[in-house]
Amino acid sequence: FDDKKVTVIFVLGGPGAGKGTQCAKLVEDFNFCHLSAGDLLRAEQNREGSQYGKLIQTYIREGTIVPMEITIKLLENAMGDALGSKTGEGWGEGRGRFLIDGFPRKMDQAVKFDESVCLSSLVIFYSTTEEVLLERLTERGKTSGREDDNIESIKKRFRTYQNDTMPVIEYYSAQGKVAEIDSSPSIEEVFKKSTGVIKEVFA
Ligand code: UP5
Ligand code: MG
Repeated sequence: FDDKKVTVIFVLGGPGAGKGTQCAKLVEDFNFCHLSAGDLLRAEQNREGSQYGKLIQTYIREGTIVPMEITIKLLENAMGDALGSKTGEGWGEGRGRFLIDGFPRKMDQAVKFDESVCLSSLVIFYSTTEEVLLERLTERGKTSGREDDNIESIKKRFRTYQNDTMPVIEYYSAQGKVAEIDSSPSIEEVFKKSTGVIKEVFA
C-alpha cells in the first residue's frame, strides 16, 4: 500500500493489556478502521474450508506466533477490503486509516510488514504488570470462550510476549515511534491518554 494513502497505527501490549477495548473506543471518536490480528486469525480458524484452521488453533492455544505469512495475508486482505468499500467519505480525503491491534508481535513480522505492506506512523504501547494482566484475563476467561484464556495458555502468552514482542517494541522505540501508555488505570483514564496521543501525533 502507498504510505501516502494509508496511515497505520500499531497497537501493542501484553495479553489482556486492553488493546481491543481501547481500539473499540478509539474508532468511535476517530476515523480509523480497527483490525485485530488475533480476531482475524480466530475468524480464519473458524472459517469453513480454511486450510489453516487446525494450525492456527494449535499456535493460539500454545500462545506462540502463527507463521507470519498467514497473518500478513489476512491483514492485507482486510485492509484491501476496507479501502475498497470505504474510499471517499468518512475516511479523511480517501486515506485509509488503520489501527492494527496485536501486530506485529515478532521481529520477522515487523520487518516484513514494513518492507512489503507499508510503514506505520505510530506504535501505541499499553504497558502494565503481569499481575494486572493475569487478573483481567482470568476474569474474562469465565465468559470469553477463548481457548487461550486459561492459566496454562496465559503463562505461555506471557513468555512469548517477553521473548518475541518486547524486541519489536524496542525496535520501534529506537525509531522514535512508540508512545507508551500505562494501562493499569481505569478504561476511561487510559482512553483519555490514548486520545491525547493520537491528537498530538495527527494534529
Ligand atoms: N480491561 C481492559 N482494559 C481494562 C482496564 N483499563 N481496567 C480494567 N479492565 C480492563 O481486555 C482484556 C480484559 O481486560 C477485558 O475483559 C477487558 O474488559 C478488561 P482486552 O481489551 O481484550 O485486551 P487485549 O490487549 O486486546 O487482550 P487480548 O487477550 O486480546 O490480547 P492478546 O494479545 O493475548 O490476544 P490477541 O487476540 O491479540 O492474540 C491471540 C493469539 O493470536 C496470540 O497469542 C497468538 O497466538 C496469535 N497471534 C499471532 O500468532 N500473530 C499475531 O500477529 C497476532 C496474534
Ligand atoms: Mg485483543
